[in-house]
Amino acid sequence: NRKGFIFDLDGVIVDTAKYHFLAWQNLANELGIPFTEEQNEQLKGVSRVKSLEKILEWGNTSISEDQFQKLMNDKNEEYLAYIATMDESEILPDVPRVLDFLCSKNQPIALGSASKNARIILEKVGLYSKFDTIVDGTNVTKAKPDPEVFILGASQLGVPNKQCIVFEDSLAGIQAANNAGMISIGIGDKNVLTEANYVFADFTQIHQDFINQLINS
Ligand code: G16
Ligand code: MG
Repeated sequence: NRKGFIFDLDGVIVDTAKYHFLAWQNLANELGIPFTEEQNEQLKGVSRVKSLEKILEWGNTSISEDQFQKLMNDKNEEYLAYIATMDESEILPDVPRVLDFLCSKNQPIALGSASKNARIILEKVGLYSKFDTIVDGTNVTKAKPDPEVFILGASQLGVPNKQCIVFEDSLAGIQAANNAGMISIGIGDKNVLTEANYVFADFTQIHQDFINQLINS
């Protein structure tokens, strides 16, 4: 049996949300816009452009297109400086165990992330070679909950959508997986990820017999 296993990046493989938070917070501060952890939650899985649009909206602030581009660049430069410090210690618990188990079962593995920095992050934490294909913010135009990112991942793996399983930490990502006709597995809070087919707090809760069931279903 050959399924397609598709992993989101931020919140599933690594916690880069904390770095996005620091960088967006600095930017918001400079604009005089209050920015909280709760607001940062709403930026999870959301593209860079959409994130800045939301922050400006929260602050009732409008700026020129040039300034918008500059702020996005500044934010990304700061974010990249944080990323540069990452190593394998930042991989979330039991992610390598699950990836290696899937690999031992000859299951194809894809990354499906909104981030334009996905490749560099995977390299920094030493997981790049575990993925058969990587689809990220440089490959897609439509944001989750649009299923584009996962559909492209499935087609690059050569696996039909219905045979794919998606691991996601954001509701928009779960909806994207569902919209693609895939099995959705939420990583996080089941009261938030209400539309997922299954929810686990983290990968330590995902055991081999469950993965075998997915492979053989
Ligand atoms: C990630 C984060 C989002 C971030 C987006 C774009 O998505 O969850 O907060 O805004 O990527 O990131 P970048 O600015 O690096 O292009 P995902 O899909 O991996 O959860
Ligand atoms: Mg995510």
